[in-house]
Amino acid sequence: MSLVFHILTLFPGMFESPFRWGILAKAIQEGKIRVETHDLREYGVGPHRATDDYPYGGGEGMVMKPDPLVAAIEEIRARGAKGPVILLTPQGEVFHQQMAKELASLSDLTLVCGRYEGVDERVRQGWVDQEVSIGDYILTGGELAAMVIVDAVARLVPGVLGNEDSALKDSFEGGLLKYPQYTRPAVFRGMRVPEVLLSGDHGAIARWRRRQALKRTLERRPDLLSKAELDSEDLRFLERLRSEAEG
Ligand code: 9D3
Repeated sequence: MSLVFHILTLFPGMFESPFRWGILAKAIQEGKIRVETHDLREYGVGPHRATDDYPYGGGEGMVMKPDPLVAAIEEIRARGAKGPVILLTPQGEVFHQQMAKELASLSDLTLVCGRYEGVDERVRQGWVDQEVSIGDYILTGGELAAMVIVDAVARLVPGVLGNEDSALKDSFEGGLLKYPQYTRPAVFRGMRVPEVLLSGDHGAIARWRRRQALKRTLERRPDLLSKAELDSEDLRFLERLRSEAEG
């Protein structure tokens, strides 16, 4: 079980550091994942190795030429890569955890990093399987988005997280935000750890954590509650919070 990320980019140097640390560095060392960058400049057109050109019809900015992108995609394919080609673009479907889970079971994943105003539409039509954005904010290109996707997908590849449950646990917590966490000392600059956590009463601790998670989620991400796994006690507690908020 291993996954190779093929990354097409004009800036391969951007990928040098992010995967050299922590869990991903270990996963690469152990052969569980590989991150291969492909410099689009090497596939550029003409003596200047052009990778962009003016937009037909006029307008602002430059467009990525189709020939370098398709040459790179075809070379990766010819060398045996099987999985989908994903284009990082502000026009894509917004990346989410379920997408990460699905991608983690593949053997190869090709990520195309856009630059300039975007890529020639014919590349999307003929060579791209999926278009993905990482959220509603403007980046300077697809590289950082590709790194986010590698990070989120790689940790779900079997064997990458030491503790196999950790990956599952994210969804096991029922789609709620995490409860507040504390470690020693019990009093820090006059601020005490909640008494219940020191009580040794595991039932009371579990109930407190559940309620804190529900409260936080209601306050910060109420959109998550409609998909969360809630039992009747959770629903009663949320009703209480909502009625308290009304005053
Ligand atoms: C100011 C330029 N914009 C005109 C409406 C278009 C635009 C083109 C290219 C905006 C950003 C970019 C570069 N961004 C990405 O390639 C990108 C991205 C992003 O900006 N946000 C979230 N996810 C992604 S994935 C790729």
